[in-house]
Amino acid sequence: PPSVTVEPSKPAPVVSTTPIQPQITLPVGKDYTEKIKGMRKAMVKTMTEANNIPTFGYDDEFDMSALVELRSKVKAITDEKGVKFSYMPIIMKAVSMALTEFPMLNASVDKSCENITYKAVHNIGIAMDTQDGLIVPNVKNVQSLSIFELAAELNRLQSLGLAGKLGTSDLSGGTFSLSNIGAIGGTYARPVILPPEVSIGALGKIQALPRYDNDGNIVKKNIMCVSWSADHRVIEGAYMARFSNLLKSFLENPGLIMLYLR
Ligand code: CAO
Repeated sequence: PPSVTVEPSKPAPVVSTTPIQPQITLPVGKDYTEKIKGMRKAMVKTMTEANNIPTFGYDDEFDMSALVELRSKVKAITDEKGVKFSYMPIIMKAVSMALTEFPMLNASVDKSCENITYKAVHNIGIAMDTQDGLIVPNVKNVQSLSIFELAAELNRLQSLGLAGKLGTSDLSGGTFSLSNIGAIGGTYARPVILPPEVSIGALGKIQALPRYDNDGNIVKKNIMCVSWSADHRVIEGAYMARFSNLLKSFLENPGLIMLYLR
């Protein structure tokens, strides 16, 4: 009789996810009410204020293929130095370089929107998902830091954020914000402006997708969708679109970042 060989069962692949544990275990079948406090209370205030801003939305997709390759080349070096190197430090640097050309996006308005202040520094806030809720610490002086310094600073903020130990100085003084929701998943988002800032960007998940090249061939690209929200009282849609185009050119051709880097 033909012999049947049974393959030894392979162990399931290890998926490296570190989900944030839910804070409360709800009793089944029973409503549960608790006081909204701490970071979430701050979120109620900020988001309610943000809701009064007439917001303009603009989305685009960026081809991150060159950056994916670049990061894979330098990651071993940064790992060796004990610094986790994600896409964020490069994106932040490119955003800062684009903000230099579009300063109105790195501005703040007063409550009655009668004055606009163009900020001298780029303190870029990064939305972080923590056990305490959404917090947005900012990296100060992004315009003056190297990409490696940005990575180290981001590591510091992320560790403090996860430990619930971020101080007021890290949480205040932001001039522009980014929300990397793509670290969790998704494509487009509708980011909410953090007043008194006037714009914010949400980054989707970088994913391999088929796209046409210049010769009409279908090729594999690493696509990241980006969604911008801007205060339409002071920012025109065309201004936001031009900023996004400049950032796109930086991220799609990382050599350009080098060219303009100070
Ligand atoms: N697409 C694909 N991969 C991504 C990615 C993206 N957009 N963003 C991060 N990754 C990758 C990183 O490169 C890293 O990969 P390796 O394991 O290969 O090194 C991995 O995912 C983990 O990255 P990270 O999340 O630790 O680091 P980060 O610097 O990219 O992001 C932070 C840091 C704090 C922005 C992120 O952890 C986070 O909290 N995001 C959620 C933000 C959020 O909640 N926004 C909503 C606000 S409104 O409620």
